[in-house]
Amino acid sequence: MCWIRALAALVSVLAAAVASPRAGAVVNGVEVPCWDRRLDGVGLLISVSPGQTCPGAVSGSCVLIAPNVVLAARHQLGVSTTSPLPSLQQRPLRVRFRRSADGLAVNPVVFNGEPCHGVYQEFSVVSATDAAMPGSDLVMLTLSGTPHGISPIGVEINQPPTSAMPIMIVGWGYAGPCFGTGPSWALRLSRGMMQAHAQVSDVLVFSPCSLWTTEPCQYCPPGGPWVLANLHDSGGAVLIEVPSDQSGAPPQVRLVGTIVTTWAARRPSSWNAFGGLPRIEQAGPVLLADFNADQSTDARDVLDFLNAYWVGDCRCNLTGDDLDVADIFAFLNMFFGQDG
Ligand SMILES: [Ca+2]
Ligand SMILES: [Ca+2]
Repeated sequence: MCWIRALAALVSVLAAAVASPRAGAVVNGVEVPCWDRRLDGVGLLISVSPGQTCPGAVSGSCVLIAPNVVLAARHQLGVSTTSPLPSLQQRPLRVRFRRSADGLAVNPVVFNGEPCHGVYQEFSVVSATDAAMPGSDLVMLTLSGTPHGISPIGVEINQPPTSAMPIMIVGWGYAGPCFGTGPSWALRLSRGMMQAHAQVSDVLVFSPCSLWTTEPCQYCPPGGPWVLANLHDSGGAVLIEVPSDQSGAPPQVRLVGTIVTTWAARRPSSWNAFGGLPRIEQAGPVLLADFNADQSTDARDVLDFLNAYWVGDCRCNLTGDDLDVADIFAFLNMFFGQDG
């Protein structure tokens, strides 16, 4: 499987280039940089009281996989494996994304002491669809609207990771080394290696580490760096980076698992395996120059990019650390489909 090694090497180099090399987990996770719009689709799942709109109680994380659909872990809805889904009238849910419609992004739920600060987009869940596979711990939630400027995260069905390779996990849970400890409720990511033979049927064992409530809280075998999830990362994303379809463009992310425990995820194929509807589809090519994330690429994207660039919008930082003219050329190269 030469291409896997080549891909792993490429992804490893790119990963080192675009983000902190700090290892660990969303345990020890770092906040997702503002410019990394690829991860904006990892949302926070919030339980609210009927009639309440903000802030509610954190139920975990979820991932936008279609314009108005998120995938989450079923146990986040507070029901046992054998119980039916709760009614949304009795248990209203909302999903918050870190980025507002005007492009600003704030990772922590509470910002300047305010949980309802407005720098986010939040939608009610209008329907919940149970997984067809019993015990798969997946649920599909339809939102009341489509987030503006946030692209769904593409799902990798056809080529799941089967060998040791770099992964990242992204979620809103706790960052401490013990279960339910440390700072929480901010969008964080962690990069590391997934061990070989991690794929067990429909389960993806993304970490060989364990997490306990007693000291030492976190145990990891030698090797790594490994990633490890914590409380409220359930529903979050296990992602791989794949080369862009376009030469010179940044790598794209693909969802390969929905976090269901601190060390394991459900592969998206387990939704389809028992005839779950709507089916989860393999991600197609990414529209790299779709700056306003309206699923089409046209002159409006160029105007929106330039307008954002002139006001120093971090979304425009497509190359390196600084926002500079190289970013304009990078965007135009993507727009015209030229090689980098
Ligand atoms: Ca567009
Ligand atoms: Ca730049």
